[in-house]
Amino acid sequence: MKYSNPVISGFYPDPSICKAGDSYYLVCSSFHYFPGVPLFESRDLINWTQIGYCLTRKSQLELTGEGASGGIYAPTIRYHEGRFYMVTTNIKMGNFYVWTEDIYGEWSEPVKVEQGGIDPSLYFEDGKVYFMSNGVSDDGIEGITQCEIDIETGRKLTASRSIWQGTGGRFLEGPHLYKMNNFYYLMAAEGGTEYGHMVIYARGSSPYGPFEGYKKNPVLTNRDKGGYLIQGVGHGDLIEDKKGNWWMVHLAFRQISFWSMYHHLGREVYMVPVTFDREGWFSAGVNGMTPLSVETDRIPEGVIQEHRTEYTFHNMDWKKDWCMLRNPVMENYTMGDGSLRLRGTAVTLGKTASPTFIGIRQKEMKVQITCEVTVTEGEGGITILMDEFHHYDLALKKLESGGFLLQKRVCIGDIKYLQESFELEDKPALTAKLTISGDSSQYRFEAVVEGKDIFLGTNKTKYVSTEVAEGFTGVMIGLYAQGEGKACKEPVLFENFQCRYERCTLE
Ligand code: 6LW
Repeated sequence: MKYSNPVISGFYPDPSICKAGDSYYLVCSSFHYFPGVPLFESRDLINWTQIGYCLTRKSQLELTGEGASGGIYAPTIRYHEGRFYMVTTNIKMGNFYVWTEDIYGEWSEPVKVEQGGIDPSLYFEDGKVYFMSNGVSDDGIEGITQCEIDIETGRKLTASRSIWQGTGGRFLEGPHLYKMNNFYYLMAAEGGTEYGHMVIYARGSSPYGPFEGYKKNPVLTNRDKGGYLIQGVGHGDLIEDKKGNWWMVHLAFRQISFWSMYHHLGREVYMVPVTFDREGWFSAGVNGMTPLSVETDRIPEGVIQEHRTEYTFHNMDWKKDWCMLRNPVMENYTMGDGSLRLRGTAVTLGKTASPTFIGIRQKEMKVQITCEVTVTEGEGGITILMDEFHHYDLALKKLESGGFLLQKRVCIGDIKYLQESFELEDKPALTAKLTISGDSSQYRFEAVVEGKDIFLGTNKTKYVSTEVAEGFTGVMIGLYAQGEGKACKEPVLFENFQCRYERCTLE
């Protein structure tokens, strides 16, 4: 059969995977979004459903004042003796883990680990728990660092020692340790999470090394491979399937075209087969690369990869699919059955506080988003949000002096521009049907107000790409409300939300 990459599309970087019973579980980074650390489940590795988030309470996820791409970095998920552990970094607070015995339930309060660096990972063996991250060891050596911890308290039981220096590429990170065929394999990412990204590994006969690098490192990369739309291949985690085959999930991104070195959907989740040779070294992908589609006989006959194309208020779950910015003020949100009410405050989308905003990741370049927005006070609309400095907003706004404005605003770094503004008649409440259609190169903004079609221009996807905005996130489709310098009493009503995708088939 053939499956296509990404296996989870949209901004879900730094995937980590584990198996428990019949199912696989996968987590990703979430930065300044709340709840934190999206959690997915799959039975077959190619169809993934988000079942929730690991960090759902402010006591686990303090994001006050956190700028875009701060907050929660690469997590690792592991299952050991009936417990799931998720270990990650909150950039201002350091490394910690949470655990649960019920994957559908709540996770514990954070348990801190006093080892620096980012991208923490856990390895369990014979009653010992090894804690890896990148960073600097207690004796000042940079590289992959490891200590043993007491898993009940997070207390360090040994010094943090440096166990591997990688192959010399920049930003050695994302370490994971495994035992396979009597060897310990230490896998990591190098080259930075941009176009030079790659996966490398080494192996040894003890969990703390010494490790001997794989001679053909990088084991997986798409760097320097012309014609490949998929770039930034790196930061992987390994999993053995139910039949004993090994796979790697990893992050990568899709350029907006072969010739345009921009990507706006963020880093997504890809999967490739892993194959061992007779000496027990493994290779990954198709000739060491990740393609858009993978031909394989490892996925059982009859398993079909579904590509969900339609998302509405009715077929999504507020708790599983949506997320907010930083620590939201929940009294400003009323999530109904088929409708949403958002009460605006003085906090606008450009602030590093928590504006009234709720969003989903844009998952494919070809998209059509529609929503009916009814405003009685303040402003409400849809935003194509890369971060607080890069977004396109389509909004209906009630003026205090009476009347309404239908506006399209552009914010690209220091360039803030009111591209279109239409005056509309005064009345107590006005409804606009807002539509944003996107393809790989641009978004098109339209509205229908009282039977009249209004066109609000187009804008390029590349200005909300990572190459322009920087950072680690991807575009969110956000519904938001805001007041003009003050909190509103009346909420904005959102109805008939629909987001439709067409999967990109360029190859
Ligand atoms: C992640 C690290 C990285 O923790 O980006 O460049 C960080 N690589 O592995 C955020 O995704």
